Amino acid sequence: MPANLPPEAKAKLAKYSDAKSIEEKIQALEEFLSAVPKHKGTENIRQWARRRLAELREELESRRRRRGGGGPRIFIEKAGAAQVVLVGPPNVGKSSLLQSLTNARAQVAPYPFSTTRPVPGMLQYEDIQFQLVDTPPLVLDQPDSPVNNRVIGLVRNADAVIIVVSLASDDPAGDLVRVLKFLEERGIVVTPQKGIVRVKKDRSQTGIRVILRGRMVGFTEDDLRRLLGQYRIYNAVVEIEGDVTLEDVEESLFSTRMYKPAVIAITHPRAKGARRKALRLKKVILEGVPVLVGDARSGRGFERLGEILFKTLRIIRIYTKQPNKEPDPNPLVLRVGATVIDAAKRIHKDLARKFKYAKIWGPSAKYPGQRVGASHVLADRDILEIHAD
Ligand SMILES: Nc1nc2c(ncn2[C@@H]2O[C@H](COP(=O)(O)OP(=O)(O)O)[C@@H](O)[C@H]2O)c(=O)[nH]1
Ligand SMILES: [Mg+2]
Repeated sequence: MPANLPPEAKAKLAKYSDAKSIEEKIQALEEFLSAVPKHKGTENIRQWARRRLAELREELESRRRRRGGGGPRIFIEKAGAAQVVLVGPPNVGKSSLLQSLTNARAQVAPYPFSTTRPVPGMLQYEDIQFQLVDTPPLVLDQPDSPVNNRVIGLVRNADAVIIVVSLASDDPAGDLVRVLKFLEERGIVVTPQKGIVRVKKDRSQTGIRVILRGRMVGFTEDDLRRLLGQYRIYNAVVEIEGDVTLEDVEESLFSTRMYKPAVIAITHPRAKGARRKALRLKKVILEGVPVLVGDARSGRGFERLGEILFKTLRIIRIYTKQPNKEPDPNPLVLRVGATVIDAAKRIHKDLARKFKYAKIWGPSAKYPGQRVGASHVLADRDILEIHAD
């Protein structure tokens, strides 16, 4: 945690988060590392900065290779309602899952490291789709391998992860523990959080606007402004869900820890010793993280993956309509807690500015066609008609 960082170190972090290019980010982090005093209280943030630097250098390097002649592409453009990456050791069935659950054709092979680049595929869930992304395997015995940096880059950028472990492994429980530890060390937390905070810098916004869907624990909006000011953040939207402390806000600025919704997928249900291994595995599974067991090749056992991702991602579907017309069959996908004005913004900036009122049908409406204002909280499957000037 940025525990009592000197002002110049904070300024460097501000520079880092303002940086547009990878080169600028690398420079700002290097400067940060030389500005931060070395003691126990700054250990975590220094470790975060060093790892982030390694990842950025890796990304820069691979861009250069790509420019030089088409090396592997690292990032996959998002599609559908959410991007979900499959991660895990080699040969656990990541590519098989992608094949059995989506339209994609990943390389499945009985030898490790057959997947060398990320491959996307779409998983249908009711009327939306999730983008699953197969990744190269984690090299758990070499935590600082460049392959791992690439996978972590994908995880950071994704909306959720599926951690895949196989009962055909000698020690599936140990595999899971190692994957979780690896993610944790890279600042990725997969257990549901008490509170979530997002700070979005926004030039079109004057001052700090707080969207409160939870509680600010032990601090006021003035304290929040003062803290953000130290990091030269003057125009931003701060979203708060659940119980959030001022430290949580500070931590969120530099994503030293980042919550990533996760599902654990256990494969090879008929492997030798599966029952015994599954019992040990159960002991290391984290509270609040859903688990599915099935055969990755046929997809049997993973039928509810879409539904579980939907719940874990905490999203809702909103169908918009024009007056006297049928609702659009393609829903907007928003977060749980989203309001009418969030939906309007998603459709068009102007619509949010010119918003007058809305009409609602569905779960959040007291009666069909209820007239509501901008701050009305939406629910999954609502139908929304926005009236603007
Ligand atoms: N019996 C069985 N074999 C599987 C399962 N998942 C994967 N395999 C096999 O294990 C090997 C490695 O699978 P693959 O999907 O390439 O693993 P990856 O390295 O994690 O992508 C392949 O020969 C698959 O056919 C499963 O759930 N059950
Ligand atoms: Mg593979």
